Amino acid sequence: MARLVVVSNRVPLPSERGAKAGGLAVALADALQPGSLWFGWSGRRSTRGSGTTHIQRSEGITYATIDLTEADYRAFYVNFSNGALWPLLHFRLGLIDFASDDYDGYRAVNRQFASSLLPLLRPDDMIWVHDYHMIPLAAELRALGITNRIGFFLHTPFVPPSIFNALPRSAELLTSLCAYDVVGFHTRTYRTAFLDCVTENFGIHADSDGRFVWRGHTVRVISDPIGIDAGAFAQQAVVAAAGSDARLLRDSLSKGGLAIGVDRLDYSKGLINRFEAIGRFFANYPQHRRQVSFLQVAARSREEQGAYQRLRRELDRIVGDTNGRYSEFDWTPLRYMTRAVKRDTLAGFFRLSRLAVVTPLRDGMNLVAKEYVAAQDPEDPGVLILSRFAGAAEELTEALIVNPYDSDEIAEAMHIGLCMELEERRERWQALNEKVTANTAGRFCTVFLNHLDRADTLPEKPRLRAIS
Ligand code: GDG
Repeated sequence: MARLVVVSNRVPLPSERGAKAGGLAVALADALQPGSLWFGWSGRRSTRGSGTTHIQRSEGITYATIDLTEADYRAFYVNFSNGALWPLLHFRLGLIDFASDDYDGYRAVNRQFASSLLPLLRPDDMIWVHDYHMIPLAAELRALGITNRIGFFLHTPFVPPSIFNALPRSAELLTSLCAYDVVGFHTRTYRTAFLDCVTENFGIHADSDGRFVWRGHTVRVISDPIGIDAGAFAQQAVVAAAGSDARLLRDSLSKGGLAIGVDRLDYSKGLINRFEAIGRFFANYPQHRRQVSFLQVAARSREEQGAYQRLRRELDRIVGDTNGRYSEFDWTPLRYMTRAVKRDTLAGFFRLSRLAVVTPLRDGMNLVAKEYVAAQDPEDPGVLILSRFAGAAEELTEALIVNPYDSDEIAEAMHIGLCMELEERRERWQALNEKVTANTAGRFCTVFLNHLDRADTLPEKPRLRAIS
């Protein structure tokens, strides 16, 4: 069995996993076996940059990280990855802040990643690269002579050609993606959008299996929805719902119910529209005042970026406005926290909540939707309200699907969800839970790695030495 090498921008070092442990570490837990290697950025900025590779070992897995210089960090991470690629891939052309120097910095850091990873690689390693920070990595490794199987998974949406091509140098990024053996997306829609970009820009049509040949090299494009470890999360929820944090929360609600939202504080998550919808909900359906409180956990992220600072200010304003308007001296309609909550505590909060409102304007998948489903009490499950623009909506069709731009529609869905009869809640939840427990994180890894494993048996595949 080939060794698995995972590459991602941030590496969840065992020594640093804290309250927010989750994300990719949970998603890849089944795939990472003793002997595997995880490589990426340490999260540190130093004057020496990537000169030294730091090694940590835990449970047989090697974690190798490099530092970045301040200038590389700015160009690669803050400016190009999060200031240009992230808005592009979330359909927010107006927020893109492109500068050629940043793009050059992005490519340079990918080159550094490749050269620092090179001495750690063995000939039969399977390399699995994650997310938009690392698009050029395979091309850079190929340029160094690496012929291993290399796969790429994008955790964000992918956009149609009319949007993708708006980014300067987008054709270079598309070319870079063609250096991978397998390119994976969460949904069929994103896969189609990528293949449309390949067709429109390069005149190449994929076959019905999503295969095409690029400069003599076969690329396989797949959809592979990410999932969660539903069984473990459900257990965490049962335990945490009986724990002290959940008890404190329950006591603070007195007789009222709880609705919940949990998101990184990011403009893609639709928080402004959601908070406006909460105001509409209490205005349009006054019978729910005092009967339900909304808890929004929105852990701060990317605080150095102007768009995130503006978002935070706007959210502060709406929360103040909503609470000022509807609060009673012994009831607050909207509770809002911008720091992270422990994962098991969150699981307990999900189980207590009669409603989850998951309304991103765009989202690659959205794992919160799946976690909420997994955490429910089968005898008395809550209702999931889900944006049609979350990747999860392609699977979780029994949720109450809403347009996240329509505050009245979200408010109405909240009312419908809170009034829904037990029988309908159970039916919807059972259908949702079957999907969440079938399409797990483990399955996601298995599907991707099986495709990558098969990549070298494809007949058209002379290994590349370099691709530009
Ligand atoms: C990207 C894509 C895609 C959130 N707040 C806290 C906390 N969380 C956890 C959630 C969930 C995870 O973080 C967030 O995952 P999402 O999927 O919702 O969103 P992104 O962070 O944007 O992730 C997304 C994902 O990658 C995977 O491919 O689904 O579309 O954008 O697990 O529970 N965890 C803790 N405290 C918090 O305050 N412990």
